[in-house]
Amino acid sequence: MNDQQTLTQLSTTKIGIVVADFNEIVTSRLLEGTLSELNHLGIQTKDITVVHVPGAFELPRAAKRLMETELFDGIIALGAVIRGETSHYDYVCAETAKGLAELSLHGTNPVMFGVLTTDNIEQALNRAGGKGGNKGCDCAQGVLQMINLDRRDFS
Ligand code: INI
Repeated sequence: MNDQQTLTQLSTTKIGIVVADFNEIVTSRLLEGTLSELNHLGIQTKDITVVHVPGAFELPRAAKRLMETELFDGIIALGAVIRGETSHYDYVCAETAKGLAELSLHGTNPVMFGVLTTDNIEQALNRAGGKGGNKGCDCAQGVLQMINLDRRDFS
């Protein structure tokens, strides 16, 4: 696949984004980073659909729902799970990761894991447009790489 083909295909590429509202101060920044990087890479806003869910735990179901429409070439899941006093954190992290991994492995399209799992809000903010970059931006680059892989002819 040459660069010209990649560019042509990008103009018909549709991306679904599922984003958790829990820890919205972080996830809104992840979303911002994702959208601006997708635009920067040539994906038009009209080809991007954003769906909000209450928390990270709900991301796998929303991602599955988008995948089942068969309208999207790739899906990005964004969330921020921040460790608290209880074991809730562990359950939310584990089930979110498991659900998204299963969907990515067995579903029809790539799913990016843009879910931050951190000990505190500062660490999360650092990775949502701070010193540690923006995980959403990484996911935007990653989903296009995975879509290109899906489209590659290995014969
Ligand atoms: N959801 C998150 O996205 N991040 C968290 O840090 C979090 N914590 O810590 O509880 C969280 N919980 C909510 C969860 O994702 C579900 O929305 C809720 O349990 C309802 O199913």
